[in-house]
Amino acid sequence: MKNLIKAVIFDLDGVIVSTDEYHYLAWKRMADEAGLYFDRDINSALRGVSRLESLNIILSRQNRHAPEADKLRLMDKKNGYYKEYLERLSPTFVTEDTANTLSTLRKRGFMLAIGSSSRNARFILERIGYGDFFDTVVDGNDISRSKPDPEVYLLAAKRLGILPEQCIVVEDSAAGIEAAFACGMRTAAVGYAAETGCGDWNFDKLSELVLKVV
Ligand code: B16
Ligand code: MG
Repeated sequence: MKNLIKAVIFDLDGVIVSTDEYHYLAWKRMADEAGLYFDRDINSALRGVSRLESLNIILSRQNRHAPEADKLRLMDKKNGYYKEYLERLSPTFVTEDTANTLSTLRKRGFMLAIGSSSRNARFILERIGYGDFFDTVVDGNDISRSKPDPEVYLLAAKRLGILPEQCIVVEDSAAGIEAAFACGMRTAAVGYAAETGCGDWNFDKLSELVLKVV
């Protein structure tokens, strides 16, 4: 199996950097202002899914419906707060464990990609000093269906010129793990997804991946 793997596709928010916490803070701020109930349990269901799908989940949890124009306004508000928090990012936000894992995999000849649902992914990568690091970045601007649809990962494999079964996906969301399974990729769960045990492997630290693939 080790020889089969040619690429590692990383989710961004909650895997490479802890921007998942900023998503939570931004949704919470918007929800409080709009009189919508929101907590960390609901937030966990938003991991990996698009901005619109996230808002639909929040509204459905309180049996609320909103016209499209209101949804756009609420999403813009949330994204404004999120971008405000993203201004805090710098290269120091990448943990030593993550930086070492990425450089080890690169030295060992693996292709490395980002597969994120976020439309802010490129901005985040620039802020943390990884703007030119990955072989390809597929993000929310490149896809029409977000996780758990496998589109984001299939496009990453296509751009790398390899087959899905030659990829491992590293994810913190249940939706992302489901997407990777759906297209025949191996899965390494970290963070929230690892706590639920939904990956082929479930890691406490990203660096555990190196022992599995190298
Ligand atoms: P944006 P990932 C996902 O990023 C987040 O997990 C999810 O919470 C968010 O709703 C989605 O991106 C869209 O993000 O509003 O920035 O376009 O985990 O797939 O890297
Ligand atoms: Mg994520």
